[in-house]
Amino acid sequence: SRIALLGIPIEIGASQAGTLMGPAALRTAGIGRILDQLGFRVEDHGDMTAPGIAPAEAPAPSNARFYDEIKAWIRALSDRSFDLARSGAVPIFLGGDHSLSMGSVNGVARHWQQQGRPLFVLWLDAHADYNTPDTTITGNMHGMSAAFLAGEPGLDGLLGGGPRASVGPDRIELFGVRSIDPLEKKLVAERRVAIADMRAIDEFGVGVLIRKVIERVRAQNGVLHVSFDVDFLDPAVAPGVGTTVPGGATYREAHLIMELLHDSGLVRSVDIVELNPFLDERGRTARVAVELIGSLFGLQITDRPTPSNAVF
Ligand code: DIR
Ligand code: MN
Ligand code: MN
Ligand code: MN
Repeated sequence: SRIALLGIPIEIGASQAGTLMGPAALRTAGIGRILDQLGFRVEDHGDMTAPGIAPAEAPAPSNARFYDEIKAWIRALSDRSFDLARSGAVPIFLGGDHSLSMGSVNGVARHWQQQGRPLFVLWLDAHADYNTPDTTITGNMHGMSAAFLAGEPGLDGLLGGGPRASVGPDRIELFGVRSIDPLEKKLVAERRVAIADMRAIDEFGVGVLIRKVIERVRAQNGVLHVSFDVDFLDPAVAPGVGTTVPGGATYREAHLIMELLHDSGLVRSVDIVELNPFLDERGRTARVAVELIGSLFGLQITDRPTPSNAVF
């Protein structure tokens, strides 16, 4: 089967510059090579070029920095994403800050909607990214992408008249959260977004919690998009991000998640976002991200049948 790599060198959604080097660092760390060794046909579509500023159609919301620039990126990316998914490849979107997921997920969701399969999104992140222009403190749009996908008001003009598939708050799973703003917290609770915060992970373990996610997707004959913000990982494992938060997932917790997801056979698309090579330590974080993608696509420690293939 085929995997399509697409770089999205965007950094204006985040507070710190540097994520635009993310795609290059992931390639240098061997993302193509590891997938190739696993037997996939890897097509690298290179990096998207900056689409410029989309014309202002309505007044941009205040408290959303670079709104018109990001609008242009996600419209262009949504089209690319839709085409890649429709081509039958598994797209891996190399970021870039997390605002890009507004486009990547909208594109793949439109494809799966046409196939009659609901798309679920697993949001691996220290943050909920569920701010709107009304709730944000920073104005950074990488903190708004899950809210946009859930259809929260205040961001609905981003696609203009362009096609949009609703994901909805009921098909987003926030996983690994340990930093959430006060009004954002209120909104997530009001919408009853499924959330496995770090406390839940400590208490029940990632094995139990990820199996619950998998079961939920399977029960509705859905498919899964994994939106992997590298700040999901503990800063000791992944220092190369702009917004590190202590108390994140360990190296093995993250690998177990990826191994379970692989075994589920449900993952159809992936984002890798927020990697900031300018803040990284000699490519360490990029290498960890690539190793995790290896596990997500079938790299195993031994060739024994995994326990997860049996009953649980
Ligand atoms: C904060 C931080 N909640 C904000 N968000 C993210 O700016 O809205 N940091 N996504 O990585
Ligand atoms: Mn994020
Ligand atoms: Mn984050
Ligand atoms: Mn595996």
